[in-house]
Amino acid sequence: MVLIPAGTFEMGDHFGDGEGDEQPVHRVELDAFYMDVCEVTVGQFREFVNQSGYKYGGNWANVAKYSPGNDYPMIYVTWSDATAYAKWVGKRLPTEAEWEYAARGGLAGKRYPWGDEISHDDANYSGTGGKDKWVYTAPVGSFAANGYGLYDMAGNVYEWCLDRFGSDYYSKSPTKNPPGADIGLTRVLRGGNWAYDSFTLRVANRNNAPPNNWSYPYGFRCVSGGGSDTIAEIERLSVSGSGKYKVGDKISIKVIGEENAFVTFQIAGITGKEPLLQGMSANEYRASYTFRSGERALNTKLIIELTDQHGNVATKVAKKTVSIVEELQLNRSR
Ligand SMILES: [Ca+2]
Ligand SMILES: [Ca+2]
Ligand SMILES: [Ca+2]
Repeated sequence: MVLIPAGTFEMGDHFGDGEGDEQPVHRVELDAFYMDVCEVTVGQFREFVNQSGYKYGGNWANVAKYSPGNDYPMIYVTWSDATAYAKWVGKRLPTEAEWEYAARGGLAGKRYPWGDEISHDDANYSGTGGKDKWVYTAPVGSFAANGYGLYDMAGNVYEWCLDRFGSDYYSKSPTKNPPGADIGLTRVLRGGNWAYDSFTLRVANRNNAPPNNWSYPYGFRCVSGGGSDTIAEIERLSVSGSGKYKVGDKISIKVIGEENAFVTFQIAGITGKEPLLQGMSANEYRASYTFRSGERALNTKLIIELTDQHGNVATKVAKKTVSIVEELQLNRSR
């Protein structure tokens, strides 16, 4: 890994040649973090699967078709696969802002990690020529590193980021350590890839896909440290009950996340209730809540929030729909 120094940069498309989701250009301030210098390789991912027993849902034969060796980038990984790997090695995925900041390599407002022009001498993308001998993926680190010593930030494989994707997120993103959109069904992919044209390799380019999608150009790299270090992605979330509740019913929640994070939950529409955090051991969090008369949330979402030690909300998840049934009838009849 290499240290990416703390700093400020102008995030987004400085040329007006990208899609609307790259606008507006806005200032972002990031804490320092460490980043893998290369994309995670087939060899590294295979070791993870072998040693951890992780159930990789992809097909190794498909991987080998485009990434035919241990030093080639791992592909056909879902965001969930990438997240599981990162956890196993004690790292995490980069936020989209961290990714773009790192990709820029200390240069300001450029189109690519090295400047404004691109050729096949610079990176692996669709077609061949110059140093790019590869129809499919290239072994990681086959082209020059950027100013931070990072390889393949443009091209080779797409890289999953931690964030939920929001096409309008840049217009409302916080300046400091932006964590990505609060809600959204897809996760961010960055940097273009071996199968796409050079335009997609622009540092400002944003793409996204559902977290359980895998595809031939999807890969990733990891980071650690930084302002998002205590982002506690929810590893496992279990909620008791059927999803339909009456007054008096109790809901129990178990969340497994990272240490040093705090978990609270609320049920949308039921606000200002006492919570709900009950006990915390290591990285396991349990909470419970009893529905009470007067609460009128119907078909609402259960929101789990994990916050860091400074109280910044790191993650919001709305995975379960909670229906409070019979509640209104109870109130009316009594
Ligand atoms: Ca190529
Ligand atoms: Ca890449
Ligand atoms: Ca886009």
